[in-house]
Amino acid sequence: MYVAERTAPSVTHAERRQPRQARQGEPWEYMLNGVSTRVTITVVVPVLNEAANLPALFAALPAVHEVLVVDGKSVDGTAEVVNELLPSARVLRQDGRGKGDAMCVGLDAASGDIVVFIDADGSNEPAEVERFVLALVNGADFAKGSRFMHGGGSSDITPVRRLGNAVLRRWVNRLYGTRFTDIAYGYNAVWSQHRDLLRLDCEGFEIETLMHIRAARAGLVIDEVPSFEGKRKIGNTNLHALRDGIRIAAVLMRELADQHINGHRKQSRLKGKPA
Ligand SMILES: Nc1nc2c(ncn2[C@@H]2O[C@H](COP(=O)(O)OP(=O)(O)O)[C@@H](O)[C@H]2O)c(=O)[nH]1
Ligand SMILES: [Mg+2]
Repeated sequence: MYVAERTAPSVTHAERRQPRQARQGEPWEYMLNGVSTRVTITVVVPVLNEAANLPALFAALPAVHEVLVVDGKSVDGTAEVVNELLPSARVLRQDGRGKGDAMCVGLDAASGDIVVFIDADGSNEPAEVERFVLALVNGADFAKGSRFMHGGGSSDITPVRRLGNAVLRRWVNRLYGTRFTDIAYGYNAVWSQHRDLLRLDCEGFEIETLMHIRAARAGLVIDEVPSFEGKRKIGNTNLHALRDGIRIAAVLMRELADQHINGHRKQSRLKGKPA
C-alpha cells in the first residue's frame, strides 16, 4: 500500500532570502509564510565519460549542501576532473550498470532534504535547479521537469524520441489519471524523505518514467516545472531510442503487474489542476 505524506508545509508564497552566491555546503534559506526556513539540497549527477562536459556544469551549478557524482566506471578521467574542479563533491562508484542504477545509488546516499537530478552532458541548465527547489518549497512533493509545457523546450530531442515520448505519455496519463506533459526527462527533484515511496529499482533510461509513475501511484503532489533542454555539448548520447523505448514499455508493464498484485492505486495530484 502506498501512503503519501505531504512533506512541505502548505505554503502560499515562498521567497529565497539568500543571495544567489550561497557558499558550497550551506543550506538555502526561504521565507515560508513569513517564517525563515533552511533547506539542504543534494544534487545528484549520473556520469559516464563526461570529463569534457563537467567544467561547464560545475561553473554554472549553484552552490548547494552536497553534490554527488555517480560514476559508471568512466575511462576518460571523469572522477579526476570532479576532484580537481569541485573537490567538495563526492564521487560515488556504482557497482551495477546504467543511468537508472546510478540514480538509485545517488538517491540512497543523498543527505539533503531535497534531491535534484541533473544530467552532466550540458543539456540541463544548472541555474534551473532553483526553479525545481522552489516548486518543492512551495508545496510540491515531486518537481518534474517538462520540455513540452509552456516555457519549456528542447533543441536536443529527435523526432523519433519526441514521438515515443508522446505515445508513452498518453499511455501513462490514461493508466494513472495524470496530466503529464513529458514522461522521459532527466531533470527532476524530490524531497528525500519520499525515497521509500519511490522504491527506485531499475537499471537504465527507464528510470525517469518509473520515477514519475511511482510518484503518481504514491499519490504525491507533483508539480511540472518548465525546462529547456539544450544540446549535449560534447560526446554522444548513451540512449538508443528503440532499445530504451522497449525498456520503458517493459517497466510500464511491470508496474501494471505490480499494481494488479498489490491491488492498490492512488491518484496523484498535479499541482494547480484537479487530478
Ligand atoms: N553513472 C552512469 N551515468 C550514465 C550512464 N548512462 C548515461 N549516464 C549519464 O546520464 C546522463 C544522460 O545520459 P545521455 O547519454 O546524455 O542520455 P540522454 O540525455 O537521454 O541523451 C549523462 O550525464 C550521462 O553521463 C551509466 O550507465 N552510468
Ligand atoms: Mg543527454
